[in-house]
Amino acid sequence: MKFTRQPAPVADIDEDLLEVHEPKKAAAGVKAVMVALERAVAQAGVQRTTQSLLRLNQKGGFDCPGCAWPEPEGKRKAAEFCENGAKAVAEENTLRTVGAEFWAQHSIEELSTKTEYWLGNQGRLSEPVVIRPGDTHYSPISWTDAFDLIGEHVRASTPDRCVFYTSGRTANETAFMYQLFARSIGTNNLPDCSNMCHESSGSALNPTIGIGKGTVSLDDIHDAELIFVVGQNPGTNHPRMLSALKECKDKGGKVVAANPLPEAGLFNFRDPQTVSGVVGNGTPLADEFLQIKVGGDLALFQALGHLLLEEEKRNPGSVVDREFVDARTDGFQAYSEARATLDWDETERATGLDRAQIETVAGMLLRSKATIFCWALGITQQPHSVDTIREMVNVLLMQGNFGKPGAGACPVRGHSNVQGDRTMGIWEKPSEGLLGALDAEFGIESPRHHGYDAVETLEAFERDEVDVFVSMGGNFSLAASDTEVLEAGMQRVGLTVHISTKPNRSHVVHGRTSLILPTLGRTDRDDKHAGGKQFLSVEDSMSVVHSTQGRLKPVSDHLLSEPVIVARMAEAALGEEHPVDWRAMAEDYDVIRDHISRVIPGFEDFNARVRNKSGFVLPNPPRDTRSFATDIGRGRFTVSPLEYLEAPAGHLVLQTLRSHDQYNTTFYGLDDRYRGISDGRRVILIHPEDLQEHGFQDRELVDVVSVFAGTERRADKFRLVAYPTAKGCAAAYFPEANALVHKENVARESNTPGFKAMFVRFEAHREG
Ligand SMILES: Nc1nc2c(c(=O)[nH]1)N[C@H]1C(S)=C(S)[C@@H](COP(=O)(O)OP(=O)(O)OC[C@H]3O[C@@H](n4cnc5c(=O)[nH]c(N)nc54)[C@H](O)[C@@H]3O)O[C@H]1N2
Ligand SMILES: Nc1nc2c(c(=O)[nH]1)N[C@H]1C(S)=C(S)[C@@H](COP(=O)(O)OP(=O)(O)OC[C@H]3O[C@@H](n4cnc5c(=O)[nH]c(N)nc54)[C@H](O)[C@@H]3O)O[C@H]1N2
Ligand SMILES: [Mo]
Repeated sequence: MKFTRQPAPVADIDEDLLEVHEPKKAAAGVKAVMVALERAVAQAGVQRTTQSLLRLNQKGGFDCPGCAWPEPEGKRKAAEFCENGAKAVAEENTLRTVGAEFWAQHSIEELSTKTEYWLGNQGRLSEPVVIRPGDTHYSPISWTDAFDLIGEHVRASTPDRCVFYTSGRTANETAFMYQLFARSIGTNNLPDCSNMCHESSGSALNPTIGIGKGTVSLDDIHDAELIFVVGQNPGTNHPRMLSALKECKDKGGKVVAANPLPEAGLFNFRDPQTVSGVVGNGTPLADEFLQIKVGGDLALFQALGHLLLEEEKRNPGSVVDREFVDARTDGFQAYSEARATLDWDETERATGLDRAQIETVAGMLLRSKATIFCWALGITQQPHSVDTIREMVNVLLMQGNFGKPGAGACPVRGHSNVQGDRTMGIWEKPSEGLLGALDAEFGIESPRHHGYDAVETLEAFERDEVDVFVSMGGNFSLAASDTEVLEAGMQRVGLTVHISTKPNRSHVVHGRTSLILPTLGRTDRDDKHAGGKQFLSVEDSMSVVHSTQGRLKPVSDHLLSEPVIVARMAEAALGEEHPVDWRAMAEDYDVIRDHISRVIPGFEDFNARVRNKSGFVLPNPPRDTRSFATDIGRGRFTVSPLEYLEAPAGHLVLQTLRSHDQYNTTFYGLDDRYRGISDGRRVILIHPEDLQEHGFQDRELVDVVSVFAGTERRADKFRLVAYPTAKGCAAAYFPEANALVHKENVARESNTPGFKAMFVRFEAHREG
């Protein structure tokens, strides 16, 4: 293959189009709704748009494929969606299709030069296609032949040379069948997007509070006295969270935000559903904004813990919830000894914040009787992420902020069902409890040894140890780190299988043989079954499980649902004799749910409870009973040494993030409205003083070099844009900058790529 050395083209590099304006100071508002509707109508027409948006996030409707933020209980507004949710729906609802003609017209060589934006804009995949060694184009294949091909490749391989990736849009029922399929073959190679996302949260929370999930409900957000929003850009990525923060503020709560960037949604929310949001100034959100350095959060939470303990010394009993700490936790003594002293110079250096500012925020914590910490990827994608989250847990535990109204830990999840996928067993390190239950239910023998996570998968590609790579949704080639290394390895895999809704880069940098299998999306009707019309279910960021059912006519008659695709892959690979009745599950999803109810704790009576319009809430011991199901049966304080990111001389710290016009590797457009960037994505946001100190001009074209463990990675032709980011900390968009992330740059313990922890320098751009 010739194109492995080329950078993955994502958006056109037309530097003349780039426009830069002042960043915005408020998020949402009527403009957001207009943008959403325009986009939806352009893609899908008025009728499909009305049909779909009216059912979005309604009871009995379909779950928004945008993010995992929960739906409010009780009365929902007529339009329970946000600009970016509507864009996600429009993206799926498009009437354009990609079928035989498209693939005949465009060779793979041509497609490899196309941008991701272009690929995604071609429309919905409408029939299965294959490309074999020596072919220049994908061409149509029947479903039966496609499944036979998969069966042949799996049988010719050994279990651990097969890998089954999952993206977090996958519904519970599909995920359950898919992990059962992998384990029936004999492997735990089940990497997923969670490995690259909130894995650090799970790695920190499981041993400290006994559950790898958040402990708050939406009501808690409304009732909190104090909410921290750390390392998160809700205005773009979880817009409906802004309504919840507004409700908290309306009730007198306070908000603290910590972020290297002054993100619009952190400051002001203009609720398009209220008069003041339409004609007034909206609601101010953050009461305190900490413009923290990238990677400085561990230092911040150590300092906050220290200040709380100092106050406790001055006024015993005023800060620490002694009763809770004594009865329900372990390790407080060691923690308080470790935090008894603090090096303020180093804290200020690590965080970029003043002592006075940190003291102000500690004062807010002291006064609050109910505090919630919300966080997302600004916390999870750095070498010391797991330590940072454990440190946040320390501060919550100290004040007893678990299992009472308005308090708790809230990792704000990404993909709409990423949390549910893990609950269903999509995990390369499954518990014995899960495997034992699967074996008992199905009469199989699940493998006990761990499988590959996302980074280990890319390393296995590199070692030529993967024969079959199946991707349930997603776009692994652009989502994972070290793009060039990954793409080179992926092209040597024997068979890649992509179960997808839209064309993407992973289809283009495919294995030696490759299948693209088109599937139904969230909004599509799923009714071609012996058991009649089917629905699926998802779990949101707050452990609420509810049904989701699309109503739109699929764009093509050739689409199969994901459960049907898994069942037929399994039958082809495992043969008719296999003890699992795959066909019964594919014909009637109630059969899948019956199995789930016997295998996965918390899903008892699943079929009845999922038919309750608001769904049901999974058990959550810290929230329900202030108890912690850790190995010691108590919540655990931990002690971590101080760590932060210090770039070598001449280098800056680089984080990657999402623009307002993208959903991970899918692009709705090339603007980043709130940050004032238009028509360009290959940009580096950089502090004006850093520009000067490093000898560059605003808008200068540069090549970027990242350094890690004595090696370098390069990505060419980015435009520097002076921006009010924290000094020393630059930012670029995901996935343009993924080629810069060395595969070994990961968070300890969780193995999540260091997407927000690169050390980079710039060189004047050279052509060629
Ligand atoms: N519209 C839309 N919605 C989405 C997505 C999307 O792509 N588009 N993606 C979905 C997915 S899968 C996910 S996981 C979530 C992601 O949701 P976010 O985590 O909000 O996503 P990012 O764009 O990565 O933004 C990270 C934020 O953390 C800040 N940050 C970076 N480094 C640090 C640090 O060291 N400390 C602190 N305190 N802050 C830091 C950045 O400036 C940025 O504001 O969103 C989900 N929702
Ligand atoms: N540099 C950098 N890299 C990152 C991140 C970062 O912050 N910085 N974030 C990481 C995170 S948090 C995540 S979650 C990953 C995302 O990684 P992935 O989940 O792998 O990527 P997506 O871009 O969400 O996947 C988009 C593709 O999913 C397919 N698709 C969409 N809907 C459906 C559906 O209903 N069914 C099926 N079968 N397919 C569908 C479409 O074909 C589309 O092209 O990226 C990670 N990569
Ligand atoms: Mo994510």
